[in-house]
Amino acid sequence: MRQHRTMAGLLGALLLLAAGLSSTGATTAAAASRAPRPLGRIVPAPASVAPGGSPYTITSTTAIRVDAATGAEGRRIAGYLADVLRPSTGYALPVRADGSGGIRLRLSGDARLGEEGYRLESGRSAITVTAHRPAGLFHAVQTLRQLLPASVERRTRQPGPWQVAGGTITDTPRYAYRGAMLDVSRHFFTPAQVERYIDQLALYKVNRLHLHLSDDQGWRIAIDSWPRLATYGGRTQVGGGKGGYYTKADYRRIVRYAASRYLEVVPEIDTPGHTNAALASYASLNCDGVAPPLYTGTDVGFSSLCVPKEVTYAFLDDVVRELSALTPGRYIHIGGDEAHSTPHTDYVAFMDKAQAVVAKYGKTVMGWHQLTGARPVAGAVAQYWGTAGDEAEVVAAAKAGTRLVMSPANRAYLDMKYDATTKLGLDWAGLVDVDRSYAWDPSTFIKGLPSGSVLGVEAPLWSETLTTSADVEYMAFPRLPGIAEIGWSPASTHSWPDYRSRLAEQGPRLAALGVNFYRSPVVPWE
Ligand code: IFG
Repeated sequence: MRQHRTMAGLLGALLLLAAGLSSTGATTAAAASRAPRPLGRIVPAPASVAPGGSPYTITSTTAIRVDAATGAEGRRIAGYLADVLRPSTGYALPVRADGSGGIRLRLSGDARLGEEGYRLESGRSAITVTAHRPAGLFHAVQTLRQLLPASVERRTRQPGPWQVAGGTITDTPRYAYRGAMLDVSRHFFTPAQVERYIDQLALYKVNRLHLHLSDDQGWRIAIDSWPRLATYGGRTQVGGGKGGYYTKADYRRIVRYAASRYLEVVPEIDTPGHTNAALASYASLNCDGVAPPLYTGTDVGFSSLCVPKEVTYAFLDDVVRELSALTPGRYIHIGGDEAHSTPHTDYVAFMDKAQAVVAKYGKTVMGWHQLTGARPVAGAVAQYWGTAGDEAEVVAAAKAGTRLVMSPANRAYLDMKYDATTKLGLDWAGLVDVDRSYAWDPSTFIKGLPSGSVLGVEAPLWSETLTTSADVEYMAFPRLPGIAEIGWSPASTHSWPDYRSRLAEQGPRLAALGVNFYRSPVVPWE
């Protein structure tokens, strides 16, 4: 870090000299503050950073260059970058297919960069970004954004200079699955609100969006063969307000938008518990043939599909078929949590059938970790939401090949209150401020896990107490970037003192983006 300070100091002095300004403290500080951000000072921390050489300065003559081999996706990513840079710099930043210098995005053949990795080289005449796949180019663009001043995120003309420190970043993710879940059942969030959240997730290289589409309080996705699920089961929400649901066109729009930011949508239909909205919509789904009323409270564990009835499996087949047809991603999440009203033997029998239906439609099954108490099929993914890391059945399933996505509720649940004064959120897993949310490792949280059984991490945001985007952002930020870092960065970079100061530097960026983040007292905000 000393090296960076020396560099910045030198640069500050040079700027002063060049500008012939008096060396008043304020001017020195201003000049120094315009020194480019050191390469490694981003979130998530990159795998490898080699600072050195001259910074690159974006100017009115800079072009974004995408060679022919990089193709249409490369041009689209270049357009996305241009959309970020043009308003704040005021520069034209044309996207060109040829020429040298400027900001170059290239798909090279370097397979070592894998599905999502990239190399970013910054020097006097050019920034060159290379990747093996388009997702790598997109993640490099997120890094590039963070290497520029936070004011680059503003939509109106800002003073420069727009410099990127010299050097090379070579970056690849630790885990393949880096997710965020949004509960759109307890409170409904429109496609536009989901897209806003997607844009915020993309900045931190999150690549999975898990949508909790059904629960006791609301069914949120249209199913043609069972229309009342959405039209009636989606009618309300926690608190009794107007609910809502995604038409298939809405859902396709969300999937397309997520894909354009390189997030894969993971849809969840929670079963056999958390099903009051479905049971209220069709009397035939209930063991006693009587539909319960719609539910607008926040209790859990009181509902269950009727495991002995055949109609339950016709329902399940229709729902999974229609949802799979809408979902290009590889996963269908069938829930499985808090089935307190389903006898254990029924639960096991149900999960056997539900997993077979998911396989029938060519998808990989995900379920909350209670699935490991049943018979997880080969290839199944269990999402861990415990707090102690001592669940023997989870370890046993992992030893038998079940892979895990880690969401420990006392670290990764973004609906947990920060402290006793937090108005939003719950506290059943404890109070989780930003430092506690960062203080864990996915490979050791559960003791005795075989190495390689962790697929990645996910930060769920349950919406019992959330109704607006501002609520979502207040609880998700600033803890989400920490979970994203835990999913992306090498364990060797994991250090709260270092992360805390890098996170503090995200403050002005989040503010520039209009994110309603919580200014936790444990972070030294700039
Ligand atoms: N547990 C329930 C959620 C939600 C949550 C709120 C899971 C898997 C508590 N199930 O988390 O439906 O109510 O923190």
